Amino acid sequence: MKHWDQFLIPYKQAIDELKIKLKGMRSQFEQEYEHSPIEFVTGRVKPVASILDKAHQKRIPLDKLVTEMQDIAGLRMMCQFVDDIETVVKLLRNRNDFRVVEERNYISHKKPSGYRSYHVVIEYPVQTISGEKKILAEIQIRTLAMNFWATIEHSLNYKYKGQFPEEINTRLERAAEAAFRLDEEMSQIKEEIQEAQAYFSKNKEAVKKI
Ligand code: 0O2
Repeated sequence: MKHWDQFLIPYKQAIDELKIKLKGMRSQFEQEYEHSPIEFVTGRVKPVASILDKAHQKRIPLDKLVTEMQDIAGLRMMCQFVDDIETVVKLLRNRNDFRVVEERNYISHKKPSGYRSYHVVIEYPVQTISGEKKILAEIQIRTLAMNFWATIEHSLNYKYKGQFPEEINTRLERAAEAAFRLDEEMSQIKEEIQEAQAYFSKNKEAVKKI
């Protein structure tokens, strides 16, 4: 276990640093504009049991984890609207504190499960007491509706180990379709929503000053 703790140190550090950096993007938007394309950011280091499961499933030798398992460090950036995702991806590509090494667009090409999300894999340099270590991290960018569906499907997957009963499968397909339509509907009234949100946050500021 000591070996794992040591192996995961740079991943933990990367998550801590990246959460601050990506949340910082949100704060900057809030300061400078009325709308932020980033709703919230989460991050986690993959638990050792999940690393071992995935390595086994994908036949990744344990001495190749650093180069072949891209999501030991994982972050999620949630957006309100589908077109915010592109804005966020462009911002990530333009940063010079990490390098984008791969992108997977499961929005234009959803997975057979119904999963939709945009994945950006980055190479991130971590400064450690024994020098710089470059690690891979996966940033998943998705709308709140995509995140809701993926979170529920992920828990059910855990319960049924991918072998869903027919009824659950049908309902998950319908739910994926509903989440897709929800995103479309919200995009249609995006300006209306943003005006209301700007009005709400201005009023909140005014109340704070009283
Ligand atoms: P965790 O930490 O439990 O979420 P693949 O074999 O293609 O599925 P790959 O090649 O490692 O996976 O990379 P990819 O495609 O970027 O997918 C990795 C992660 O995306 C998964 O991590 C999930 O977080 C998410 N994901 C991918 N497909 C689905 C899906 O059908 N449903 C849900 N809910 N999430 C999905 P892990 O490994 O599951 O780990």
